[in-house]
Amino acid sequence: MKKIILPGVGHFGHCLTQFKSAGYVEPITKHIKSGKPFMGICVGLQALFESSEESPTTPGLGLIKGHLKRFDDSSKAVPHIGWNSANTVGQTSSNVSFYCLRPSSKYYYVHSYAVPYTPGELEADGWKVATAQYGDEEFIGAVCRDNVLVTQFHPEKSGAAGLRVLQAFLEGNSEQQIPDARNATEIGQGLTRRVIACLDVRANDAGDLVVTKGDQYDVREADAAGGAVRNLGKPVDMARRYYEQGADEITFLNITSFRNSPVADTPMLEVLRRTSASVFVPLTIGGGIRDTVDTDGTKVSALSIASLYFASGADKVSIGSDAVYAAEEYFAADRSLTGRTAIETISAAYGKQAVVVSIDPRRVYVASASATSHATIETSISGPSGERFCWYQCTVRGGREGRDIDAVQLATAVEAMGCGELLLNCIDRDGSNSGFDLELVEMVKKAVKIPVIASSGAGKPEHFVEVFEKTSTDAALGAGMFHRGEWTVAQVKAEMMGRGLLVRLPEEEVEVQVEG
Ligand code: 1PR
Repeated sequence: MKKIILPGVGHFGHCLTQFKSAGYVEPITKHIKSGKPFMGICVGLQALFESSEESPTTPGLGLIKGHLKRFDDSSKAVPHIGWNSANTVGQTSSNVSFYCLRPSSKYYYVHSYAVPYTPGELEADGWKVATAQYGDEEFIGAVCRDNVLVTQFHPEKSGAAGLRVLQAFLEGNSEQQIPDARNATEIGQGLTRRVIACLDVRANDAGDLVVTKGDQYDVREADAAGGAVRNLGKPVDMARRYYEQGADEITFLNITSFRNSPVADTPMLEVLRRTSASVFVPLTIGGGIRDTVDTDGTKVSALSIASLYFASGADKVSIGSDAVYAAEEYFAADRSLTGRTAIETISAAYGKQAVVVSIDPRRVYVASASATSHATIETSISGPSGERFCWYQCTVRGGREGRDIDAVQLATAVEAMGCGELLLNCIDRDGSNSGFDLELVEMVKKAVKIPVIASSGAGKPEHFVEVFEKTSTDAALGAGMFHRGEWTVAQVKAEMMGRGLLVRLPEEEVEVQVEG
């Protein structure tokens, strides 16, 4: 074998145990020691170090000195999800980089454990190092020496910047002068604010898959045409367009389940396959992820459905209604975990970063905080009868049914189950173009340590600036304003940049030829 690329997501101990039991450790070590090109990605980087706090009893391969530690979550969200640097300036002799890493580029990371950077330590062993900064922690983004390159980030999900790294590895192009080397402090280091484009997908009345968009979740036209499903375009084409505009992630929500087709033929699988062939940023898929019964009567677990989506190109699955039912059971059982919920089983198999919970709450106004047992806020937007307090009621089945559980309860329950990120919608704001519900976002952010994506209500670029400036949200999502062609993702990012917020900008396209 000429070259090995070892990609990996998930749990350090689980991955290393799997490598060992599959008999991979010896051939990989032999390959590396023989001087043949080797690239490790994410857990593929972690495996080469000595150990990880994630699984203290499982030794790593120990080819690189160092130990992985969990990020400190006392003042920042963990997992670390999003676009960050892999900066070689300052770590190597200036102006020199490796495998086409650029200090000004951003790369996609998703992990909770990292190797802290100690200046000079790995360099003393001949490694070249690129680092990233998360909060006050500086950690290893990539290292290389001789025939070995390992990256904590995912080059295959890092747009053109990542494709350039893959191409350099495949071509053996291991060292370059950096054309745009500037003082590292001049370049915005650290995690960027993520802008996500969301496509609600469903079959229209003619049976074609279309991107649609509702107002408060109602996706039918209110016109004389008989209330047809609003058709805003084709999912794969629109995903590609948003990728080109610089979207940091794409989310597909299958807002009606395809009840008449067998699970393995679900049309969203094809949408994912086609999208992942030309869109190199993370893809999330939601809708219908729950234990179900196939058209032939076979029982299919949520984990099997998620596995089909991952195999078709999804990086994360998003769970809606099923998470609400699971949280209700969690509280009914005095906060005990069963290990059998969709969140727990998918998180255990693919890692918590692969599990998003989509929350669909609606405001319920009350006269006082004591009028309900739910967590309330004193709101700046009074209710219809002048009420000054409200709580956020979670719904299921696309907002059709309200349940007796609030957004904070749901968020904390699913975090305990192993969810890695929250997609926080708000039915009152959906399609309203009136901006995000800042009060909801801040309330949920305060309740959890995992990242939160603010969603619903974006109508112009300033709304993204507002939610990032006035709340501690980790990401923000827009739908209608992009689909109707009123604004582009690039315009949103330009506005954010102008206001001093750190964003990732798209880079020139790269074509990777894989041979041999
Ligand atoms: O319950 O696990 O099958 O998941 C169903 C998923 O489909 C959930 O994530 C739920 O939010 C979504 N969904 C169901 N019905 C609708 C609908 O619109 N009728 N879409 C729906 C919700 C997603 C929002 C929207 C933002 C931004 N829409 O994320 O994209 O509100 O819109 P805007 O920027 O235009 O305001 P399950």
